Amino acid sequence: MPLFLCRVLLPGLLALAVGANAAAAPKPSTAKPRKPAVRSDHAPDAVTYGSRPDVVAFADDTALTLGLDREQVRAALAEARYLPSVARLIMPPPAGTAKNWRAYRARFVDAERVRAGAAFWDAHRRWLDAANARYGVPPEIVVGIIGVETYYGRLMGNFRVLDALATLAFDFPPGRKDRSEFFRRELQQLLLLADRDGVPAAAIRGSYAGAIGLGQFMPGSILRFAVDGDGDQRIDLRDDPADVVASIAHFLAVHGWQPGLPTHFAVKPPVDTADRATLLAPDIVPSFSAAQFAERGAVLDDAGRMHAGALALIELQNGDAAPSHIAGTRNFYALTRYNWSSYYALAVIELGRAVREARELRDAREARAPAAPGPVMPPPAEPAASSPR
Ligand SMILES: [Ca+2]
Repeated sequence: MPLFLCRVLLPGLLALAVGANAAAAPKPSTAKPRKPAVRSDHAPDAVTYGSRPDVVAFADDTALTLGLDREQVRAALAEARYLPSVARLIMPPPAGTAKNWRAYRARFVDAERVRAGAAFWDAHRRWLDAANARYGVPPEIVVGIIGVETYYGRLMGNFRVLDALATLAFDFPPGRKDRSEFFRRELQQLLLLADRDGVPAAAIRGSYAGAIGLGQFMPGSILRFAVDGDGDQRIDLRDDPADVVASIAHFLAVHGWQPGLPTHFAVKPPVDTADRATLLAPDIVPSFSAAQFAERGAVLDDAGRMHAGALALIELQNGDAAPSHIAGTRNFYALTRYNWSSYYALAVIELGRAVREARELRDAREARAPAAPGPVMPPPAEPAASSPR
């Protein structure tokens, strides 16, 4: 890539590009010279972090704080590369993009993903049942999470997590709220994780944001919440579904999941705008009793009116159409600890339910016709009433 192009595309990194390349001796590229419209992650002048003073200081501080070997940490970080695609992917959607629950839901709850979820449930039922017995988290919730996160392993991400986290830790792109502190901590956790497991940090693969495996755990979450589901003395969240299932259920249990508690109830929000604003103010945090909902004019379904715990009025935008509302319990809130979004949590719940219903329908058919050749997976039951299909 010509230097001027580098200057245009990477303001502030030019000095770094020259300096770092001279010292870190990037691997020679065999790519044919061309002028890409967007800077490639594999450009021959890829920026490595080895000689940048702030990175070396970070390495030394990390080694001291976490009790790691200084030279090993320096060597690991010297392999980290700036990834332009990571800096692009971390950016929020363009301004003016309205939130749309029905469109979001349609991305995750469709016939093919439901079929893949049923296959995952069939293949790993033993571990799903074991996690339910141990942590009280139903299989459909774990199956919903893995389906939304990675499509049952189809979309786990193939970035070097070291590169992704270094890019977001040391060169967080301007234009959105700076989260580089978060990614610096996760980079440190990655180095700890690599040290614990005895693997090079550069060998660990994941998403552009550094999330790893079927359930997309960040390195810090792996260290704090991952558990060994099958007792083989190893924790592998990429290739061992037993560990993935147990770790997801453990994460939810630690974050307040209560066995047997529904995630949400149907609710009609208050007509009065002031009452509605009062109930919406705490956002996803369950803050009101069923009686307080009623006092403010919110109409819960029968089960919701009987609910003894706190509730949150959750509003999901539907673009220009009227928003959807649910009354979230503490279990809905626990799901948002996994990914801080009510849209995410409800997509997990509705995908998991659609998978469960598809399996139940199949099992009922097979029970009625035991001699039929099969098993054949039926099309999934039409899920919730808000389905855009
Ligand atoms: Ca294991």
